[in-house]
This record gives sequence, structure tokens and C-alpha cells, in this order.
Amino acid sequence: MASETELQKVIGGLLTIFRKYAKEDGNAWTLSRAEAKNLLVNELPGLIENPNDSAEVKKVVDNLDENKDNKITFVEFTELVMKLSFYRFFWGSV
Ligand SMILES: [Ca+2]
Ligand SMILES: [Ca+2]
Repeated sequence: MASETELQKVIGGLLTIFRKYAKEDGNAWTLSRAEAKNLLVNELPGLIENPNDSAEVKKVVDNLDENKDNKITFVEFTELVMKLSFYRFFWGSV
């Protein structure tokens, strides 16, 4: 098999990161709220300014959970990744 391109590696990396956190409770298909918090705090440091502030954590995770079922799907997670990519594209940081 040919070696993966940069974009293929990025896609694989997104799946790897999602699954690493999603599998903690035995269901690797979705992130629970706690799993989502761990992913955000570890992989996107600075997105939640104060991880010990439960109100702030709740706000960020609520934002992520678009259909409000208390589970974060891979689609919901990648929407955040897309938004962060747009910010970086237009404003050069995040
Ligand atoms: Ca899970
Ligand atoms: Ca959801």
C-alpha cells in the first residue's frame, strides 16, 4: 500500500483522537460529557480557559452537543474541528 498523504494522515488522526477518548466508557462511538471534557482539555488546551470551572466546561460541551442528547458524535466533534480550521484559515490562530 502506498504511504498515506498528509490529508489522509490528518483524517486518520482525527479518528484516532476521537476513539482514544470515546472508548473510555466502553462505547467508542460517542463521547460522554466527561470524555468530551477530557478530549478538549488535553487536545485543545486553552479552548476551555479554566477546566476547573464547571459552568464554563458545561457551556463548551453544550455548544458541542448540537442535538442536546448528552453524547458527542464524531460528526459533532468534526464540526468543532472545522470551525477551528476556519478560524485559523481566516485569522491565523486558535
Ligand atoms: Ca464513549
Ligand atoms: Ca449529540
